[in-house]
Amino acid sequence: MSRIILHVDMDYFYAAIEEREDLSLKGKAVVVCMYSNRGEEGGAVSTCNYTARDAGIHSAMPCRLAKAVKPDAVFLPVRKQLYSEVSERIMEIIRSYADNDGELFEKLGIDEVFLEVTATSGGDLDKAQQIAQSIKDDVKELEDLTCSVGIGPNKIIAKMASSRQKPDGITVIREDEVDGFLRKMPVAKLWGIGKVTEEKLAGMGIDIVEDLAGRDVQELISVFGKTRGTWLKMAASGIDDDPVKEKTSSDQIGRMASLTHDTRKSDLVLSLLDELLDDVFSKVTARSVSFRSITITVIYSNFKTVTKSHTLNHPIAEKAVLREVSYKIMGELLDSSTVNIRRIGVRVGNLHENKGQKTLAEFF
Ligand code: DCP
Ligand code: MG
Ligand code: MG
Repeated sequence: MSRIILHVDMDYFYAAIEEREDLSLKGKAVVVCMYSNRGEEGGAVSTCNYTARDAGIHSAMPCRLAKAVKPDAVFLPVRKQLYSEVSERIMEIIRSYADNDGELFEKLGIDEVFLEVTATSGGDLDKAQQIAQSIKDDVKELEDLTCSVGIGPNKIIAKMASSRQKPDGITVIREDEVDGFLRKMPVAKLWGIGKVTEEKLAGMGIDIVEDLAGRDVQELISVFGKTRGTWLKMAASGIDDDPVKEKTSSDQIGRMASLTHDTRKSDLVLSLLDELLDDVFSKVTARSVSFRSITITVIYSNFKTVTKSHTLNHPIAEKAVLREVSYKIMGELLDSSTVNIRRIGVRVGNLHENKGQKTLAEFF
């Protein structure tokens, strides 16, 4: 069965958060600026809302120029800390939809992510589209923000599809539509091709994707080397086997699972937590690592997602500590809400390799 990959990208992310935080901005052109040490005159546009885009403002444009283009726009300084916090909450919402208990999930930037839903959707694109709609509904309801989703058989196609209908869209590219989707595109639009490659390709008379797909792979290898040459040929042909894989996964070990039914009975929740702890801890032992952070995730029946972490003052690899901290956090989360719980997760992070020294666990 071919894969079904979703790429989710938030719409005008920083500016959308600013709009949400200050209702008086509604209807105005909003520009978020990254000011340099030369003060307000020296900065560049980080992003702007679609009203500002209609006036010709775009990311990376000097703020001075943006002001000249649209003097009545509202200019705001970036608030990175706020955007990161919102991003983390959104990522947890989206992660709850990824296959393998949230493992087939790959954050690509502060406002975008890949997730695989082949198993959850049963390989059915209509179901995948419903999943995309649920993600959009959750993000809208819980964070009051919109996003756009691309659905395709691999990461490259999903990534390029998500920008097709922005803002607030869902674009599905079926396997038999991939060729038509790519064929007439300028090569620079192919995700993974930058300025340097674009110019080299232009020098070879290659301007659109079908030109690239039609070239002999050996010719591409002779110019770009084996790895890159092969990649160019494959990507232009719509082929991409790259797995959805969290880049930071080597620094985290986690598991998520659904309760047999939505509940907030602590014995049921803790017994599932025990199963997850067993699993996570056996992976910790197998990898011979210690951890410093412990994170519990709870997804309520209304899809609200809460995560809470605890950082230890030094790395350890003791199951008793993991269990104690996890129970404490879960107890707090159970006390702080009256809503039933749908799914829970536990994750350890900030991993350190156990070099030489034995962990307590090995003596038992
Ligand atoms: N960003 C930035 N500088 C850039 C590009 C982006 O600081 N040159 C920041 C601000 C954006 C965020 O990263 O809000 C996400 O980048 P996107 O490319 O996804 O752009 P937006 O989300 O703002 O808009 P779109 O609706 O086109 O996705
Ligand atoms: Mg975006
Ligand atoms: Mg983005």
